Amino acid sequence: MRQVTVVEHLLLRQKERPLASGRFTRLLNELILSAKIIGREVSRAGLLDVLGGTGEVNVQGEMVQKLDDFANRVIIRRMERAGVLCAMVSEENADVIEIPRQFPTGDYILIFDPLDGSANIDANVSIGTIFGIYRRSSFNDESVSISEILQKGSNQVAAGYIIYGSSTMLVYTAGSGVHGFTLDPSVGEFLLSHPDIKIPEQGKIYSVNEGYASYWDTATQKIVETFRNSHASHGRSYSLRYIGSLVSDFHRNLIYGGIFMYPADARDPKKTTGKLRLMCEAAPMAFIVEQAGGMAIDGIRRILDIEPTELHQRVPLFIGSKADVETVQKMYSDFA
Ligand code: AHM
Ligand code: MG
Repeated sequence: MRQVTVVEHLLLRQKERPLASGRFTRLLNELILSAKIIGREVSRAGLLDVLGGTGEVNVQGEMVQKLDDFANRVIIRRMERAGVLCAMVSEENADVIEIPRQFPTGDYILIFDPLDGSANIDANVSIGTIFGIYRRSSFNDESVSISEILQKGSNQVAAGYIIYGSSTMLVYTAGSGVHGFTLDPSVGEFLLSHPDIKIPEQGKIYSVNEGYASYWDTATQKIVETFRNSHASHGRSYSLRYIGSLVSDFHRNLIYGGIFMYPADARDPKKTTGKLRLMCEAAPMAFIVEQAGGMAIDGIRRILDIEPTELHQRVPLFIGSKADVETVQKMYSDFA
């Protein structure tokens, strides 16, 4: 069987999608190379002095892991030189990352979480890189304004993740389906292994950190209880699966069907949000899940419709199989 690389796949679709210009291919190529470099380091993590924290605390108030920092630097270094971006936003950087003046620019904006789930690194649990790609509204030589960056997720031209797991995989969408590529280490290429992924309409898995149940409001407690007691309420039972690594939990549910939930909880001073970030985490995953036939909401609203007001804004997230996410939406609106 002839095996298709990710770039070949993109070029094959070039006719269908004007988006797949040379610039977009270049952007994706650079990201892929970054992912290979990060994947190499992740796979040797126990052998190198890369486990543990750097001793710093990031913009989110979390301990920065050495591999987080490495992944962030690899992506910034490669992507700023690619000549296709006007700005980047990383989960690890408080402010917008501008492209240094000596490098050419383009009109794409890259938003990314360099190594999500990094609290799991030392235990050899699968982690991932998440990205969303936008275009600035005007193409000019002036530096990009914050309002051009704070775009709702539905404006994404592409989104994806790389999962560093039992194998390394790239899953991405450019708006015409979701495609998965597995890294073949013997040839160093991501090869098409999961064309046109569709998430099952209804799943059998719910994924949530139930350890936080006492911080949830009544509606959220009832919703999670509905999945837990599903054998009684719907005549079918769900399994609880929670890794605590969004890319891994999401990827498993994408393949098997299910719902991932990170609700608002009382640890947030306003009690209105959870841990996950709208731009770096929720919006790219929401674009992917919708392209795969699923759904993503903050409880009530579609994630892709939310206009960000801050770069690192957090959002409650319910994402996965359509029927399961609709159950959540209906229960929240009944409680409202
Ligand atoms: P990170 O971006 O600091 O790695 O945090 C995000 C991760 C997600 O991968 C995961 O879904 C979540 O944190 C788990 O959080 P918790 O440990 O609170 O359940
Ligand atoms: Mg993260």
